[in-house]
Amino acid sequence: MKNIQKIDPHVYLLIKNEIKRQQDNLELIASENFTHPAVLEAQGSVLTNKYAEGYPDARWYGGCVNVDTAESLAIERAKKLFNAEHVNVQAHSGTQANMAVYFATLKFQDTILAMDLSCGGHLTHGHPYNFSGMFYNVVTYGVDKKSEVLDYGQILDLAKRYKPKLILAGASAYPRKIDFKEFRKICDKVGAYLFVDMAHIAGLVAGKVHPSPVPYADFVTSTTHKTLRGPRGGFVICKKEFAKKIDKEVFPGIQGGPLMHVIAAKAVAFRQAMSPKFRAYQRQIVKNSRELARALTKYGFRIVSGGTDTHLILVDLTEKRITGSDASGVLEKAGITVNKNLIPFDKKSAATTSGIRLGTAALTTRGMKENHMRQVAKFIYEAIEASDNPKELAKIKEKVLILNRRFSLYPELAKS
Ligand code: DSN
Repeated sequence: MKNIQKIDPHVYLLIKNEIKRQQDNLELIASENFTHPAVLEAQGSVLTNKYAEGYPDARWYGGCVNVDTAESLAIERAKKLFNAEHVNVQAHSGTQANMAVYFATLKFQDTILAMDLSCGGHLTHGHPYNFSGMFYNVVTYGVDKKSEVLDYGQILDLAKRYKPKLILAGASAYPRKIDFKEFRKICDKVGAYLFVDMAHIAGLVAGKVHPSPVPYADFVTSTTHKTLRGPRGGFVICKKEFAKKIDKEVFPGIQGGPLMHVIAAKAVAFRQAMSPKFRAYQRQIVKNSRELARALTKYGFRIVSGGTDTHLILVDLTEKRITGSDASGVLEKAGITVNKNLIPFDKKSAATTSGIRLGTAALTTRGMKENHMRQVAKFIYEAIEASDNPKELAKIKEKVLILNRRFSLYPELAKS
């Protein structure tokens, strides 16, 4: 970073501080990861200088020879990785990927059926403050009160009653496998499009540890930076018949120039995700989250739905007599980064919450295994018990630091 250091010491310092923060803390935010250094290199490359409105071999600008190759590689690799008929890799984010699907399929005030935010859904799945909630008539499904897992009977009943034009599956805070085949059956019964937002589980799907939505859904969207471990960005998968519509909605519909440096980084990430090593990594993510859930249960934490099938764990703190918001603050003091999260049927507000959400993708990237997850659970337990004791929290932070020193953010670099 010698150039930033010279030209802008302020930004240089904050990046250095962020490297230290990421290195020293236990990163348990379920939507985050440490991307591969090769992805960082592509994303930090001169491809950022290039305008390339349009698509490969059909651009509005000259000089696109290299970025055409980058985008074609990203498309071909994503198609192969997910066994997809068509992929658009230009969406700047998951939100824009979702917007492209809505705009390609719906008219203003059409009805959509999606998962409620408090049960694990996402802002762009119809939240009233998001464009999706403002433009469309949103009906929501939740989880079963007792089992806290999806109730496909309830979803079918709602679908029959409200006749949505589109049914959305996929979530930001749902720890269990989603049965996409069942969603397809429901959609077929009411003539709705099936749209799956697989942003959280894309890496697990690529690694074959979660069933793929691609054979069943008309549209699948995702981000590239969560379990998939790529750059920050989005993409859309669809059946061939919708290819033109989706491409038109992404550009010129909702975006201008594509971020070619990010698209090249997506290509790098898709290539990585095809390797046997990546599959082993995804298996380890799930092993780690299962072990973390088990260990937390032993320390008296209630895990929503009783466990996890994915990278994600939702912890109900009601019996620990601490809110999600306070717990997240306490854990931060102990060097543990999580986010507060609503739990199903939460009595508290979204700003306070009764839960926290944890994910194991980032720690697994660093090389942590099940035995480390048991240590992490112990640190979480000790920190929550010591929530009013700054000295004790500082001691836990020291122990966290000792553990973290053994694991690089970039194990690939440490080995070379
Ligand atoms: N905001 C992301 C998450 O944390 O799950 C989803 O886009």
